[in-house]
Amino acid sequence: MRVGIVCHPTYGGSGAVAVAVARALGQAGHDVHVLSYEQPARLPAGATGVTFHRVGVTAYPLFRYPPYDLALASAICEIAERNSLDIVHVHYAIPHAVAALLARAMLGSRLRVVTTLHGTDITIVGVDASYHRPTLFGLEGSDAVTAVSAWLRDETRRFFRFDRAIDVVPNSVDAACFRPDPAARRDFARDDEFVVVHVSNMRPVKRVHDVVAAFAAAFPRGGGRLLLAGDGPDRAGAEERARAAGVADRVEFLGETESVERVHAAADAFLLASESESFGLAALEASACGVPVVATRVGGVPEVVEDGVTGLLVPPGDPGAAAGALRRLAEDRPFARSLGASGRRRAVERFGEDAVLARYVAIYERVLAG
Ligand code: GMT
Repeated sequence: MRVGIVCHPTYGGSGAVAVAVARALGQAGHDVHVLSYEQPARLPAGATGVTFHRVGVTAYPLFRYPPYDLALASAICEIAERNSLDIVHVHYAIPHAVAALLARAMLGSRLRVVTTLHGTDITIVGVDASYHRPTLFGLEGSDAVTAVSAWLRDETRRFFRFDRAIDVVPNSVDAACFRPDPAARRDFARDDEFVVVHVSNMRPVKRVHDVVAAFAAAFPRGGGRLLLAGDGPDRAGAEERARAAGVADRVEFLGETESVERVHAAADAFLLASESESFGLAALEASACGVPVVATRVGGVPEVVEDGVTGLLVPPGDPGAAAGALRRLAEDRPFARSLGASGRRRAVERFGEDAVLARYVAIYERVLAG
């Protein structure tokens, strides 16, 4: 098949998933074209079967807001024509689904459009008055819509009164890259420290200040180290919170690190404090590294983290409960290790890349069959 993949290139789950699908398709012998305004964070140059196309936006003095959506639609047209694309698979509804539908209309062709919903494209952006109708337009015009969790499917139906089928295709993890690696912690912490890891794009929905507060409450006098990978608008506030709580010397902000798998593998526990999360890819990647997860019981997280089996789920907005869960893991290492081992097993068995790719390919075949 000849497939176009459109995504946000940033350090975040939807781009990571789009690149995982693109790479797996390319490896399987399909002709794949990735379109974005920058090379996506996880897409190496020269990935087998994958060509990257940078979408440029021409500036003009009249444009206070250069129209990326139109530039993207134009690029989709050109790449689809030049490479005889069968399908454009867009990740994150806005603006990608609308741009793909515009490209299809401009081409006057039967280019198939598959839209994968990731989370805030529905729960935050999609409910905003400026974007609600274009999001619905994107959903209705797509040949297939997928969601990364059953929770997100149900929210989409409810918010948009959308009663067409939505396929649930969970995110996958590369279990060869994200794997237990006892040597990794040497780079980050001493042997006698309990290492807590958090990875996110540090937007308000992630409640990074709760991550810091939970760590400070669990390890007020030492014995623990908190590593935070990623960057975003709430980083500065979280740094301030660590200083105010007197734990700044044991809290490290690593920024957008390239080898996030090494940070995961260094952990004794992974902590996610989000107020909403449609899936929680970082939690799955931690599990694949054999790390027990402490996460808020929100959205699709219970579909990823099995409470008491691969991690501990706590109420959102309650750093005290998260601190209690971290302490429990620090005090009962055999229990923590058993959660980690079950997490690794579950990640490999349920969220392996081959099985997930097969689900997308089946959807492509279905829409191509008309
Ligand atoms: O929806 C977002 O916030 C953006 C997206 C991203 O690019 O980081 O994250 C979402 O998609 C990920 C991949 O499917 C999911 O693992 C995240 O749970 C989801 N984020 C939220 O729902 C907050």
